[in-house]
Amino acid sequence: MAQPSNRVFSGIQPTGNLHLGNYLGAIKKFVAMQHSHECIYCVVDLHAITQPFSVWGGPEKLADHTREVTAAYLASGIDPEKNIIFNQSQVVEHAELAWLFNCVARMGWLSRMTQFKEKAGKDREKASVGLFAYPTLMAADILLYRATHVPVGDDQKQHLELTRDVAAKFNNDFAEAIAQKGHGEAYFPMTEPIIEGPATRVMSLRDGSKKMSKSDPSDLSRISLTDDADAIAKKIRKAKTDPAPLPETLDGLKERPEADNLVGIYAALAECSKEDVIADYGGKEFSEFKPALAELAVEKLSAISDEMRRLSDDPASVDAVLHKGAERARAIASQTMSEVKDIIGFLR
Ligand code: AQP
Repeated sequence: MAQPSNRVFSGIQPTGNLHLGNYLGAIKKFVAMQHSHECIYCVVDLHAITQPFSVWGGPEKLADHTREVTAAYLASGIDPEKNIIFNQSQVVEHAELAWLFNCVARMGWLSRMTQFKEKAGKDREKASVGLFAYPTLMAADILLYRATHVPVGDDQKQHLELTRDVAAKFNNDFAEAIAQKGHGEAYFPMTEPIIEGPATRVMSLRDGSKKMSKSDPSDLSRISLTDDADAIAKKIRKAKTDPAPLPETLDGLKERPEADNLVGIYAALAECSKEDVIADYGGKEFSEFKPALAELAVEKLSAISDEMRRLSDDPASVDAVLHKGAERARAIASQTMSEVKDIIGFLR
């Protein structure tokens, strides 16, 4: 199978509480890239179970959370006919390639992953092996489709670097077999992360030093994609800020993480730069800026949350999208696995 030249892969974990950070850092870019790329968007349920039940909700919640992410993809405007939308566990090749990559990646590489350190917390002995090996599964997700580009938030940058390291080591270790089997000099591509725009790291509304996150115990810390207009307005009104008005220059946002975060959110929603926001609101009080931000957020998000609610009443149609997407994903994935097995030398 020839290496595709512009294939996108990305995914979101079905761990509930999908939020504005997931939307601005990932989903909004997914929507944009469908017009220029061949896109594969996954609900990464195998990743979700690397954490304790308390994070992903356990067996009773997994299906609902999987449908919620799928509904967010569809409601945001991803076309399931043009693109592939599926959940990871329906395509067994993800786990199969992840095992092979566990044998390519080195312990030292994984030990340096900051996400593991953050999510495992102080008691690392109690973290699952899956949480430690999360980045090799992510490398498998991407490289199974030999994706050339991955739109993600800033927190995933290190995992994307590891994906490139895995690809490079595989290409190097098996260079002779890769050439012999007619794949040229490299089998896996050096996938490019797409991390750009004013909202690559949306911060908590309660603490400008912490990422907005699904697992934050405070609901006021995030705007959820299912929040109604009142909830959005309330959360923005209650968002932590300092007492000074917005600065007159972009430089004035340094050392003011909460103000910087709200300006970044406004810019991403309005599809302009932070400079543009400061040009309009520099010198104004938060009592003026926050209602304008709330109005903009409601304007941009309400159609998405309405459609997500409609889809939540129609689980069969969401499941049908995932089944069809999984079939299409499997066709590509099984071909890659056959070629990878031939390269490694497994008897088939
Ligand atoms: N705060 C954020 N700002 C910008 N992008 C973000 N992403 C996540 N949080 C932010 C991006 O959303 C995509 C899917 O993320 P994920 O489901 O894999 O979960 P995560 O990165 O571990 O972050 P969450 O949503 O906060 O979940 P928990 O609480 O479980 O850690 C990725 O592209 C990510 O970069």
